Amino acid sequence: MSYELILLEISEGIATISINRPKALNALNPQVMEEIGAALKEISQNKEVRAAILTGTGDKAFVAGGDIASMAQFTLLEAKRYSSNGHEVLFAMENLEIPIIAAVNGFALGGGNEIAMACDFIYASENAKFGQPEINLGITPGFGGTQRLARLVGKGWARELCLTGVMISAQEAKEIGLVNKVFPPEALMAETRKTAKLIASKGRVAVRAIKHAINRGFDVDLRNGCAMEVDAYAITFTSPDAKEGLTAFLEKRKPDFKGEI
Ligand code: CO8
Repeated sequence: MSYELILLEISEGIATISINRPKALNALNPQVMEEIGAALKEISQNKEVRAAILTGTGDKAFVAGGDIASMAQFTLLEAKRYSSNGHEVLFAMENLEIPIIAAVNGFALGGGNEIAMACDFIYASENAKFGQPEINLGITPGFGGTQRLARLVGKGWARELCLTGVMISAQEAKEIGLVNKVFPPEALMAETRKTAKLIASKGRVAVRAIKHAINRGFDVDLRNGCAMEVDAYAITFTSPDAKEGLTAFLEKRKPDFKGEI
């Protein structure tokens, strides 16, 4: 499929989706969301791809939010459809079999912060800014800001960010656990790619099982979460990579994971 508002680049087993509306600070409109959904489908069908990165083009914004121009005239039903369709794309991202890292290279506001939180984890540049400013527009977050944010950083910070609409720096975002690592802007993509390649070098079955066990386990009580882990752990023993990893350790050599399923 060809894309107009995103770029999809695949190289060395890493897929990079770049939201590409720099003049509108990469704001998310229905077409962008649809194209991201299509790109996720394309990535999931390409067995060469072992990890993915989500970023924004330009040096100012990752994503400055939902497109305010598109939203300005929404009726109740249109708002409901847009929010609900957006959630489906974000769930598709969470359910993607490979990990996806958000490389936040500037503003990650509203829908921008929300789409970053649907990735497996977030790396940010020193100039990145995070926030849920919807309250300043008289609306609520609509792509998971009241839900994923509280799960990620706790209710107190989620309340403060959503209720005040203030922006926080990349460093503050790291301190509250929203961001894993912060890099100088020029190093962000290379560092994100380095981590993506490290993950891509691991066994595919184990990577997928860990991703799903953490995502699904977080929403249930500990006993049920641990039951999911039992299944995840057992499933890895069906993969040739588990045999390779365990044998390589015993033979005192580096494992050569093939990524077979
Ligand atoms: N939507 C549309 N256009 C935008 C957006 C946006 N979210 N953000 C910036 N732009 C546009 C500006 O209108 C401007 O366009 P133009 O050059 O044509 O006038 C261009 O990008 C550059 O922006 P600024 O001139 O404002 O740049 P500044 O450096 O002065 O400011 C800011 C940068 C602080 C990021 C500022 O642009 C801003 O505050 N943007 C809005 C941030 C915001 O409120 N985001 C939340 C939006 S709501 C949301 O995300 C809900 C998502 C879930 C939807 C659920 C559906 C119901």
